[in-house]
Amino acid sequence: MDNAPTSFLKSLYFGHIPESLVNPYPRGSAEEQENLNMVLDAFRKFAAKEIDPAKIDSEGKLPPTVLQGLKEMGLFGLAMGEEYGGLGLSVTGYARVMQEVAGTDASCAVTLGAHQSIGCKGVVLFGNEEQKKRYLPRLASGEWVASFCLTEPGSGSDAASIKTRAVQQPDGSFVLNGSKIWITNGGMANFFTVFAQVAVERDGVKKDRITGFLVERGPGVTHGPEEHKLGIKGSSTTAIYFEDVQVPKENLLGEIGGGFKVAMGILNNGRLGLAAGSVGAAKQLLKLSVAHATTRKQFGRAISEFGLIKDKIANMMMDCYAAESMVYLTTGMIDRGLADYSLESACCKVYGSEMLWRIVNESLQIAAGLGYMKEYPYERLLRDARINLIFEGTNEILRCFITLSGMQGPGERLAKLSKAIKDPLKGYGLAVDFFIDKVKTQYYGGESLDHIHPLLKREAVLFEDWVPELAKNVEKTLRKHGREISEMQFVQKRLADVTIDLYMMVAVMARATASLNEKGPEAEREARLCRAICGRASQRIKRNIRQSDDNDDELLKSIAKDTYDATQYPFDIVLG
Ligand code: MYA
Repeated sequence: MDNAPTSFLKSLYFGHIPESLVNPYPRGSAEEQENLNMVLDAFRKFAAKEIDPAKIDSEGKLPPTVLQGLKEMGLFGLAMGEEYGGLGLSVTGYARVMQEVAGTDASCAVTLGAHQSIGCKGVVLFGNEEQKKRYLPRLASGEWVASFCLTEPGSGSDAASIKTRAVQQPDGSFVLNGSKIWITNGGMANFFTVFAQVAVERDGVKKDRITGFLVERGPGVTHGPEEHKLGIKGSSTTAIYFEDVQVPKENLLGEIGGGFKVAMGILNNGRLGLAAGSVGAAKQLLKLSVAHATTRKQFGRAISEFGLIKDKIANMMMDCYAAESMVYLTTGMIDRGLADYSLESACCKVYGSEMLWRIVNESLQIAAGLGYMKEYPYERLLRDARINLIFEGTNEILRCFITLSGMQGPGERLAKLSKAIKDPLKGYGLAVDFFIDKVKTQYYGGESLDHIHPLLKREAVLFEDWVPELAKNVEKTLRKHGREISEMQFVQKRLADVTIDLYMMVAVMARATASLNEKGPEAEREARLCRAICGRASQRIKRNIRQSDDNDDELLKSIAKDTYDATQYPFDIVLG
């Protein structure tokens, strides 16, 4: 078939279910687990003695002893190859350590994440051997700290609109000028992965194209003062200025003009670190909530016995299990060699950050009055958690990305088909392929999941039923709206939520299946979680699919317009 699937989620948009990508649920090697345990143990011991999250929050910086300790444990080079001085962990191993660190202190996690999830990731993923040898040893040891410089005052979600410019000199080197804002690690970084516009000539026409550079701190590189933030106060966030910075041609990252794809490739990877960190923080909150609920007494009983507290704890468990299953399904697929995980990592980032936000809110609610007080950790955890919905791509722009990127394949197939149909000789074969594929995937029951545990049969059937519905809905939307779909964000949001829910369903089913196969009845509680998660996800999918035909999008747009026209909330009550 043309447009062969390149990722699990992109395949679903065609109605295909490439089960072998997700089943069996990935598992690392026993050898790596041993290494990982050593890293986790060392970190836990260090954290118990040295990391005081309340102090870090109130002082607004990481003590030098903490930074030094993290470096000495190798935590600045977790997923860098051993040949460069890193610990050589897999993507899964890296995520698991980020989870642990974020479960201890968000500022530490953000510092480490900005350094290796995105700051050095360009060298690891796209650098040439000479660049790796030159930079990775210093970055892995933490001798140098790295930052990722994409965002600018006029360029946030619209990453392609950056203004920083690099001009190539006759000797091949570049001169870099521009300003970047909200750069994590900005105040202490010595190494920057920077994106800038470079004029590129194609077919005789000069056009600006984004290009990646590896920049060392040196003449012309300065940073602004530390920003005052709501949370993650111990992490450094500053502006970075580049003024006539000389960048040797050897420091080009990838090809001239290829920087947008490089930046996106780095972020696809980085978003998983954030999602894993969210799981770590959520687990910490669950522990706090269970401890509080089972000891706090009201009306002569522990509050854990009340239905509305059970409801919260059950929902927190479901949320955390779902996010964890999605994250480690994705990292496992990458470790198995899957190249295109852009949609999967965006789903993990969106769902992970939102589940943490729900959990921190509910956890604070369970702690009630105590939760609001500075002496307890909840308000700090709430402030720390809020940024995850914003950085590494806002959840809004990522929802748009998920749908538009998912639709790209089916859209191109339809465009080819409509062109081919005008040419009966060439078009016949293509049309026959299209209709056979459509009948197979969208009618006659569609494709199935054949390796889900029999105890989860009902959930597997729900998933199998929704995949053809997604594909039909995508095709219908594309036929009806064509390219206009790129402007239809209400539609994009609904389909992104369907995508996230489908990914969640398959992740928890594959994971619970692996546990049931391995542990038998002992894994029953995972099966219960899986049933509850899939039941809820299926209800949301049903609502979102139904709303593609029956919604109040236009009404909401008109309310927004009225408000913009009025410039504020225009009503007041009238007495008498
Ligand atoms: S770093 C800054 C983060 N910034 C962003 O994430 C920017 C968000 N914007 C975008 O991603 C893009 O601009 C969007 C596209 C998506 C809006 N993978 O025409 P296009 C391809 C692969 O759609 P645009 C920070 O926050 C696309 O297919 N390819 O482009 C630091 C197309 O290809 P082709 C992709 O409309 C935080 C081409 O690009 C992707 O301009 C510190 C053009 O696409 C993709 N993803 O915009 C964090 N996207 O031409 C520390 C697009 O071949 C973390 N393309 O068809 C620490 C964690 C700690 C946790 C703590 C927990 C408590």
